[in-house]
Amino acid sequence: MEAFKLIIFMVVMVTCMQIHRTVDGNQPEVQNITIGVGQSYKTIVVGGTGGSWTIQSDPSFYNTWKKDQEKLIKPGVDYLVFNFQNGIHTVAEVSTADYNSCTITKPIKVYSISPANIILPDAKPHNFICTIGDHCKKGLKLSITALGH
Ligand SMILES: [Cu+2]
Repeated sequence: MEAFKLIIFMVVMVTCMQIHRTVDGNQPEVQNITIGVGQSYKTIVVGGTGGSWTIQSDPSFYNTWKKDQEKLIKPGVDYLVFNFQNGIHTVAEVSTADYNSCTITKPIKVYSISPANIILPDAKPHNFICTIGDHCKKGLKLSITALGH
């Protein structure tokens, strides 16, 4: 009976892992979109090419990823693209204090439908966490500043 329970547990685990797989594996990390003469904006997929907003084995994954990206992101112009499984994760902007403590009860704004396309309006740090369960404490969090010009 114990062995049977273990098998059921493993089947559930594998199914969950498959649900967590990348939403769109082919989406390039950075895309330039021209909207008029001399006017364009970029989309930047959080987590890199085919990236998705999900729990990673490295809890500092997103804050390591951002280091090469921040200088590319123009405030008020470019979009961060968060791909995630609806109902399993959210993207919520929170205060710095709530970001540091992973407080999920006082978000500034919550995005529940993937993809969340978010413009950083200014060159200040913006803090994003998942508000589901303990995902933030497991590293599903990103503090990012748009430093491009
Ligand atoms: Cu989550």
